[in-house]
Amino acid sequence: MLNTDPRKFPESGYCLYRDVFNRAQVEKMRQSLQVATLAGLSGLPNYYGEPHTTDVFWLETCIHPRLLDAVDSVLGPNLVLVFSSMFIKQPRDDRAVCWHQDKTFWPSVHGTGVVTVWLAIDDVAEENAPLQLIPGSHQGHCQLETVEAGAKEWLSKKVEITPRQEASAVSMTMSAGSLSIHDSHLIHGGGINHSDRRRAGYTIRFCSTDTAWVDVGEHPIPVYLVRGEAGLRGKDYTDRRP
Ligand SMILES: O=C(O)CCC(=O)C(=O)O
Repeated sequence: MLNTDPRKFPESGYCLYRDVFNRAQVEKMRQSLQVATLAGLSGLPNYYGEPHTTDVFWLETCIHPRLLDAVDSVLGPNLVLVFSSMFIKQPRDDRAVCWHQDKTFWPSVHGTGVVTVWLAIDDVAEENAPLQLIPGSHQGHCQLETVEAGAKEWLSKKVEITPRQEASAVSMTMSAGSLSIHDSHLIHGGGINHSDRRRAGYTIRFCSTDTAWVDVGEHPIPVYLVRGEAGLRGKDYTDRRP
């Protein structure tokens, strides 16, 4: 059974929150994605990088009180928004997202209280490539060795896992408007979309100013304080508290 209890996050490294956004809100997200796709923005129709920095609609989604309450339930109330991007697996897309830790890709982000929100823009079932998580694999917050990923894989680097770890992976099936949160050291990936349905997920990355910080000199986009106190590095962050 998938973990839906934020109190178990330290042990499992993930938590599912059902129906955070309603159908009307999801419809607006799909329309906004459609507009960006029709405009031919870079990376689309498969990937949409950092839309919260260019489109206020996506910034408002990232800082929606219900979404921030979910993040607060695992990281506490002092939050900065670090990155966001949309991963869109089109129908019959044959590329998998290989096993990885998010932290591998973020050298400018330091500390332990760092998470990814994965927000379902489409309904996600087994056949349209749900996120796969290996519960507990974040424990100790070790950054694992990586190897080069294959040509049919979405990322450049991956971690190698044991058959036992693979067997313990959970599939994050959920309805559109639901979201999961996972620790940035948790090993995860996602398979091929075998279906005729699109699977879009919006990933939004946060850290707690209590246990993590962002080196803005090394970070490619502005870092937004979105809830609570900025901590010792506060002068480096842009205040976007709603
Ligand atoms: O959406 C996916 O399939 C994978 C997303 C992911 O692994 C990530 O953003 O870290």
